[in-house]
Amino acid sequence: MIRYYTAGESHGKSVTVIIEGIPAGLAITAGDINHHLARRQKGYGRGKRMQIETDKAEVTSGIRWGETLGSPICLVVKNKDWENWTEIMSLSKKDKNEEFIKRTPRPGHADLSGMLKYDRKDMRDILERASARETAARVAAGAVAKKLLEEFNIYVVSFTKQIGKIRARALNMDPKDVPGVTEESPLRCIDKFAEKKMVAEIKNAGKNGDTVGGIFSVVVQGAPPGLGSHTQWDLKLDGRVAQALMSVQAIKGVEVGRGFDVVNYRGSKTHDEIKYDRSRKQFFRMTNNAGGIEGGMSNGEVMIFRGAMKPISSLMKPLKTVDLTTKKSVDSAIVRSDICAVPAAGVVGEAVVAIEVARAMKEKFGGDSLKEMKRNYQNYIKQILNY
Ligand code: EPS
Repeated sequence: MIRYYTAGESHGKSVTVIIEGIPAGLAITAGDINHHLARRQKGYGRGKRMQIETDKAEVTSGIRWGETLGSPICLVVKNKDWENWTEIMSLSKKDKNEEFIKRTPRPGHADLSGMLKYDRKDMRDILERASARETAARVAAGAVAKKLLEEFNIYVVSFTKQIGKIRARALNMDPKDVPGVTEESPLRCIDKFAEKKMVAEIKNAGKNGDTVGGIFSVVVQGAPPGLGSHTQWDLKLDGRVAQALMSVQAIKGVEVGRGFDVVNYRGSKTHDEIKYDRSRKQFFRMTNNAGGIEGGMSNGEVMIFRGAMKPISSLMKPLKTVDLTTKKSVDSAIVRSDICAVPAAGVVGEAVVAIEVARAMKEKFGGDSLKEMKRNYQNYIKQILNY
């Protein structure tokens, strides 16, 4: 089974991920991972922190001579900013300093609930781990998952759909061409007209000490029918992807296919009629409102997911909170942050979706080596072509 765990505080030494269950024999380099780490750092609206960091993964286990070994892969991404935080983030009791302690929790953050739950007196004990810096580790793991999926001609791409109220027009290109458009653009948006307005919206929010959220789309092309299962609630692929996306910092909503818009149409205009292509010996749909998943299983069409990111909770113009010592109403703490991180969230969404699809692929086809997994996959493809 593919699974992973991350560790690390935002201003600690590093963020780390251990990913397990990747079959042996997958060719991968640190460069493959660093490429995606760099993509996550970009995007108009990011704050000063991204000018400090140049995220690179150090591979400390699981890869030898350019190939995976089937053993846990450990990836360490150093926090360059840690050098500026050695005292505040020190492991040693002797560095404890009352001056550093903050007790004015920010609305929208994990600060207050975490302090109550873990009985911590300093909000830094919570915010350091709750920080979206952790997503660097998930993107590193996602890069490995994407590499595995590419061996099966499965591609996962993402793009910015909406910033504030400005929505891009529908995707009208082959998903494989998406990176060619998104990667050099300020907001990873395909609709250049909308993107200009989005940039202006972020600029305006920043000027007002405010933040702005948005929606990103993640598209999976090339997955075979039958990933996930209808037989049990926790095996359903849409449910698993939804959990992965919802677990990304600041995500408040997830859609599959037409998503919430389904309520605006009757059944006859919602469900995708089934056809059969005799030359390709394949079933297909003329429409894809289901977003490539029916009954918790991939149906062979492109899978489409969206994540809604709330405006970042750290505001330069602070909201009211309670001083935890005096219990009086005060301004919440002001900390350096981003104005908008939706383009980065798209890269993270792409990573966590890739991990879930890779997990479902491994579950269906098994294999300790890539060779074995591919053999099982090809047998299955033969089986469905001859159905
Ligand atoms: C974050 C706050 C900011 C962001 C950070 C997430 O960091 P800092 O507190 O150092 O200014 O830049 O995102 C990252 C560091 C990152 O790598 O994405 C937060 O509070 O969640």
